[in-house]
Amino acid sequence: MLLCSLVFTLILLVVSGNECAVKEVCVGNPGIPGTPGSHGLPGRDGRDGVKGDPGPPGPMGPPGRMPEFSGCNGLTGAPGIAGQRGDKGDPGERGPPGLPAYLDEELQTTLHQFRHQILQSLGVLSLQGSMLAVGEKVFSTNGQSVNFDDIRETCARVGGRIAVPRNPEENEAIASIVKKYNIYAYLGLAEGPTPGEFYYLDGAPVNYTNWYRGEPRGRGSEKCVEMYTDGRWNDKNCLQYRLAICEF
Ligand code: MAN
Ligand code: CA
Repeated sequence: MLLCSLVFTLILLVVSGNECAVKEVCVGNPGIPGTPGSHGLPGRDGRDGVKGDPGPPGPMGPPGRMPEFSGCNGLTGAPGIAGQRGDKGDPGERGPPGLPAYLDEELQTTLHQFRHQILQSLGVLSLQGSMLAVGEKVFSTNGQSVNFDDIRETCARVGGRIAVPRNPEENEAIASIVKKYNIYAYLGLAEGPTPGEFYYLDGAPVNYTNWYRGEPRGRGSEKCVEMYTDGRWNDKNCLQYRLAICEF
C-alpha cells in the first residue's frame, strides 16, 4: 500500500496483458484556470428561409421599343366634336322622267286623302264657329281682347295676320264675329304720316273703307282703326283691348 501525502488519491485499474493490477496514484490540487482561448471561426451559413409574400406592384415602366412586345390597344375614346359643315355638293344628274301626275296612282290616292281630311277639318271648325271662310280667306278669333300690337303678334305666331276687310263680303264676315262676341275689333290698318290717310300693314294705301259717319276724325292722334258691332269703322288709339281676329 502506497501512502499518499497528497489530498487526493486515485485508484487505477491497470490492465497489462491478461493480468489486472490495482495501482494507487497521488493527484495534486487543480491549478488556476488558463486564459480563455481565442474566438472560434464563424459558423457555416444557415439554410434558406421560407419564401416571403409578393411585394406591391412597381411603377409603370417606360414604353417598350420592340413592337412585337407592345401592349394591347386601350378602350375606344369618346367621339370628338362634330367638324364644320362642308360645302354644298354639285347637283346630281337629272333622273329619268317620272309618270305624269294623273297616271301616278299612289300620288292620286294621297291627294284624295288630303282633300278628304281637309274638308272634314273645315266642316268641324265651321260647325264649331271657329272659322269663317270667305273666298280665299279664312277669319278666326281666339276670343281674347288685347291691344293692337299683341293682336298682330298673336296672329303672326299662328301663321296669319290681323284681319282686314278688302271688300264688303269680308267686312260682313268680320262684322259677324264682332257682333257675336260683342267686342270691337282692331283691323289691319294704320294711319300714315299724313292725318286721315290709312294704309294696309304692308304699306299699300287702302282701297276699300267702311267709316262710321264723321270718321276718321282723330286727325293724326288715332293711328289704329276699330270695327264697331255694326261693321262700321272708327279711327282709334292703339292701346285699347280689342277682339283679336286673324285672317289666313
Ligand atoms: C271717342 C273715340 C273716337 C271717336 C269718337 C266718336 O272720342 O272713340 O275715336 O271718333 O269717340 O264720338
Ligand atoms: Ca275716331
